[in-house]
Amino acid sequence: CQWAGVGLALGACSSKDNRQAEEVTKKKPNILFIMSDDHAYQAVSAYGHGINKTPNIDRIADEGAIFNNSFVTNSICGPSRAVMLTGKYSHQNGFYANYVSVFDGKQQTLPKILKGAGYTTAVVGKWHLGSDPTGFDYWNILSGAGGQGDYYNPDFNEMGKEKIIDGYVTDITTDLALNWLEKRDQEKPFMLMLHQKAPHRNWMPRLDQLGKIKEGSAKLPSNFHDDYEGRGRAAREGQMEIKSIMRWGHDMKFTTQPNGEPCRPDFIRELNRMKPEERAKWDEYYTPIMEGFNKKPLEGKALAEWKFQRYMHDYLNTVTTVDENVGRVLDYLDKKGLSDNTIVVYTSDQGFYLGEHGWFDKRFMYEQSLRMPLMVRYPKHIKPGTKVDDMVMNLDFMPTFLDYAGVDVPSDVQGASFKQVVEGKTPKTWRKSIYYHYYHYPGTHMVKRHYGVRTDRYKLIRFYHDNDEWEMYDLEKDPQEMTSVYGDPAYAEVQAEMMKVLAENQKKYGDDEQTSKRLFDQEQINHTERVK
Ligand code: SGN
Ligand code: CA
Repeated sequence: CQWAGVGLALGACSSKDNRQAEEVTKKKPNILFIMSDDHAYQAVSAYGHGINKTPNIDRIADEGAIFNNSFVTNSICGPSRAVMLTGKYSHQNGFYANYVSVFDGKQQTLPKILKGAGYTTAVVGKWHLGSDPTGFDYWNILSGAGGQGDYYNPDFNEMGKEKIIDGYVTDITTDLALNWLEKRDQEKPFMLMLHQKAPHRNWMPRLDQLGKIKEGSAKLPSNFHDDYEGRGRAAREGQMEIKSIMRWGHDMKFTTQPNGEPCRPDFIRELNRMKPEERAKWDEYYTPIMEGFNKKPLEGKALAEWKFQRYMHDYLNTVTTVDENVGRVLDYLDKKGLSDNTIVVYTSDQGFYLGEHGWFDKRFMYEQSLRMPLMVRYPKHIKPGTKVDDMVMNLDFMPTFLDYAGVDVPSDVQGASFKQVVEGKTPKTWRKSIYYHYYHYPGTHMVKRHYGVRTDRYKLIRFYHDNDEWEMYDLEKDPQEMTSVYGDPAYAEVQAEMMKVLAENQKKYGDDEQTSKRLFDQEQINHTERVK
C-alpha cells in the first residue's frame, strides 16, 4: 500500500482507505520553496539594513515569519543544497564541495519521500549538484557554465534535453515554475523548488535595471578597510577581497583592462550570449563607466571603494529582479486561490559579503556567510508578523516540510522540524548551538578548512589542514568579528564551555577533524581520477 509509513493510520488498503488517503493528501499543504543564490540577508529590506528594497520578499515576512538566526552547515552552493535535500551534514550526504563532489541521487531525499506520500514534485533553475535530479516528476535546470547557468539567453536541461531559452534568467526560471504549476496534477499537493541563479557572481542585471539603484550610492561597511589584524591566517590568506580579487571584465564589466590587455575569455563568453540589441543597450550603460574610469584612474583606497560601488550597483539591481519575480509567484498563488494552503519559503543557499571585511563571496563561518535570509508564510499555522530568534538551520527544511505534510521523519535525518518554533511554541529542548564545517581547501577563494560552533553569544572556530589555529568571538561585544578572544584569560571560562559545546556537537553529528580530513582528501583524489 502506497500510504504505509506516511503518517496515516491504515490497516489493509481497501478502496475506502484509498479514498480516505486521497482526501488527506488533498489537504496536505503545498510547498513552494524559493531559493536564490548568494542572496545576503543584508540585501533583504525586511532585515532593516536599508541598502535596497525588496517589497515582495518582505511580504512573505509580513504575512508570515522572519528568522533572525538561520544558519547553513557549510556555506557554499552544492553542499548547502545537498543538506537541504537530505537533512544531513556534508559528511553524511557525501557532498562536501562544488565540482569535487557529485551528489548521490540514489540516497533518501525530501522530494522522494514527499512523492511517496502523494505529492507531485518539481525543481526549476539552479541545481549545481553534478548529477541529474532524482525524485522529481519534472525538472528543468540551468546547465551552462558548469551548472552555474548564464544570465542572458541561458542553457537549460529539461529532463535530459538541452535547450537555450531566450530571455533573462530570473524571468525564465519564474516562467518555468509558473508553467509547471499551471500544468501540474491538481489532484495532488505539490512541492516546487524554484531556484534562482541570481544574485550569483558575476551579477549581470536585467537591462531595464541598469542604473536603477544608482552607481555610487551604496553605504560603505564600517570595516571595509579591514586589515585582518586580530584574527588568524585564514582571514588574511583567503582570496575574497573586492580590491584585489575582483576582475576588470567579469566583475567590473570592462571590455578591455585599464592596461589595454584583453579581459579573460569567460566574460567575453557571457557577453557573446546577448543578442545584438541587448548588447547595444548593455554597452550604452557600461562603456561610459569604463571610459570615465580610464580618463581618471584611481589607486589604493579610492580604487577599492570605486570597485565596491561598481559591485553594489550590479548586485543590488540583480536582486531587484529576483524580488519582482517573487511578486509574480505570490500573485499567481493569490489568483489561483492557493495562498492559504501553500507554505511559501524564501531563502538563499548561504549568506554573502557585501563589502564587510572588504570581501565578497562566502565560505567563512563569520556571520555574513553563515547566516541565510529566511522567511516562511503559511497562513493556516503561522501568525503574520512572527519574528523568530531561535536558531534554525538549512538542515531543518526537510524535517519541517515532512512534519507539515504529516509524514514521519526518518530517524537518520540530522535536522529538526522547526514547525513548533515558527508557531511560537519552541520546545525547551530546542538547540542552543549550531555546528558548522567548511571543507573546500585548497579551492576557489582559498578559504581554509574549518569547523566550529555558535551559540546566541559566542562563536568558536577551528582552522585545520595546513593551519592549526583557533578563533573565538564575543558577538555581543564584537558583532563585526574583528578581534578573536581565543586565549584571552578574561574568556577562559567561556572558552572551556565552548570547547565542551563543540565536543557535544561533534559527537551528536558524528564528525571529527581526523576523519573529515581523510574523507575530504580522498574525495579530492577521487575527483582528480574522474577528470583525468
Ligand atoms: C564561481 C565563482 C566564485 C564562487 C563559486 C561558487 N567564480 O566559481 O566566485 O565562489 O562560483 O559559488 S566565477 O569567476 O565563476 O564567477 S556557488 O554559489 O556556486 O557556490
Ligand atoms: Ca551560492
